[in-house]
Amino acid sequence: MQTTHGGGGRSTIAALALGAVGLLLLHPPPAPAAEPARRPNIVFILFDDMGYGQPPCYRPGSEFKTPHLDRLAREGMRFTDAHSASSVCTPTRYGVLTGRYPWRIGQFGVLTHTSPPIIEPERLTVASLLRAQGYHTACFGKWHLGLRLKDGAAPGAPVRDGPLARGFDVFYGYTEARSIEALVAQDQLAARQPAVAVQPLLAKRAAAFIAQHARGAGTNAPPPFFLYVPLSVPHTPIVPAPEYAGKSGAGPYGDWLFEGDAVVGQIMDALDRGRLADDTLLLVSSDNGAAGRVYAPLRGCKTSIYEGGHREPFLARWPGHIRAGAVCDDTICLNDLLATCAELTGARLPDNAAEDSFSILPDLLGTATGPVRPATVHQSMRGDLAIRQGPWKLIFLTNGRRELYNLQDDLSETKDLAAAKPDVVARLQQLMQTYIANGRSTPGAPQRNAVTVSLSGGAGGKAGRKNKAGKVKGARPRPSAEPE
Ligand SMILES: [Ca+2]
Repeated sequence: MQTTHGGGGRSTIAALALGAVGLLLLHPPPAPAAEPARRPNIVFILFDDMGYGQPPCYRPGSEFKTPHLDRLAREGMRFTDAHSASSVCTPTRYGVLTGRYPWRIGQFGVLTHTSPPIIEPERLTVASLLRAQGYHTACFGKWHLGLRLKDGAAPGAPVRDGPLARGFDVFYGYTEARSIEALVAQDQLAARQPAVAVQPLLAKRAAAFIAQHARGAGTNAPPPFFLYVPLSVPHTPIVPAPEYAGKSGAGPYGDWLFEGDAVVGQIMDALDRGRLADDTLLLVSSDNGAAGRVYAPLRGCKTSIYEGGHREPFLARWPGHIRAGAVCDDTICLNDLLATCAELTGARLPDNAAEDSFSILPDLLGTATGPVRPATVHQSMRGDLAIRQGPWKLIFLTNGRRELYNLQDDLSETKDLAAAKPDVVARLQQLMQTYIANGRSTPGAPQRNAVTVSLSGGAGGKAGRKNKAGKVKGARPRPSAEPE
C-alpha cells in the first residue's frame, strides 16, 4: 500500500516518467491495472455551505442537530483538517470532479443558471473515470458547473453539455441554488417543482437509485455505482419540508440543516435495506464554510481565505476497512476524490488529469505513515491564494501582501509571522511558484494552466489572474449576484 502522497496509479506514472519513457504517457486513457481491484460502491454527499462548526460531532455543544452525521463519525472516520478547494461553490465543485485546482482555469467566482460549462469536454472526471471502470454513475442535486441551456427555456427544452457529457449516466437536479425549482432530468428541462419539494424529491431518487442496484445485486456481475449527491442544504432558499419544520430547535435554518442530515440518513437506510453498506465507501463533506456565520476557533466563513472559508467537515465510512470512531488529522482536500477513486478501482490516471489530486486511501485504511499531500492550496472568492504545508499557511492576498500563520499554535490566524519567518515565506512561495509553473502539484509531466497565474498581486485583486491573451480575467469570472 502506498503510504505517502499519491495513489498507486499516480506513483506508477511518476516512476515511469522518471524512467524517461514519457512517450507512453502522453494521453493514455484510464486503464484497469493488473492487480484485482477492490470495487466498492462510492457515495459522495456534498452539503452546500455547511460550516465546520455546525455538526455536533465537530463542535460539541452546537445548536444544530445532525444525528446522522454524528452516527457516521461513530461508525467511520472523522477528518479534522479537510479542505474544499475554494471558499465558494463552483470552484470547489470543479475541484471535486476534476481533481484540479480551480485557479488553474481562473475560476474564483460562481456560475449562474445559464452559464456555459467550465469542465473541459475532454477532461477526466470522477464520473468518467468510474464509468470507464464499469461503474453506473449518477448525480442527484445541484450541478453548478455550467451547461448549455437557453435563458427562459420552457420545460422540455434541451440541456446540452451538462452532467451527462461529463461522465454521469443519470442526472436529476438543477443548475444552481437560485434556480432550484427549474429541474433538469437527464438532458432536458423538466417540469418546475416548488422549492420546498425539490430536496425530498432528489433524496427519494437517490434512495431509489440505490434500491435499483440492490435488486440487481443478485445477478452474476452487478455493476458498482458512483452516487454523487450535492445537496442544497443549508444554502438559501431555506425551504425545510413540512416534516422537518420546527424539529431542530434551531429555527428554519436549523430545520433545513436537519433535513439535509436526514437525507444522509435516508441514503444510509437505503444502503442498509439493500445490504450494500459493507460494500460502499460513503463520504460526506461540504463545499465551503457557512455563509455569514463564524464559528470559533476558525477565522472567517464562506468566501474567505481563512480557515472558516474552506476547512470542512469530512466523514468517511466503509465498514471493515475504515476503523469505526477513527479521527484523522492529516490535511486533505476535496480534490482528492479522483485519485482516491483511481486507487480504489485500480485505474491509472493519465498525466493530463487529476493534476492536484492525491489518494487519501492510506488515511482511510489507517496505513499512512505520513501526510498524503505534500502541500495544499486554498483560494478565496476574490482571488486570494494560500499554500498550506504542515503547520504553516502562507496567504497571497490579492493586494500583494503576504500573511503567514502557524496553524498548530494559532488555528485562529491571529498572529501574522510573515516578517518574523522570512525563510518559511520564501520556501512556501517557491513551492507555490513550482505548482503554478508545472501546471500540477502531483508528480508527473508538466501541464498547462488555462490562465496565467501570478502571485504579484498589487492591483485591487484582479491583476494576478490573467487569461492566456494577457487580458485581465476578473477575480470573479461569470459571477452571480451573491456568492454560492
Ligand atoms: Ca456553497
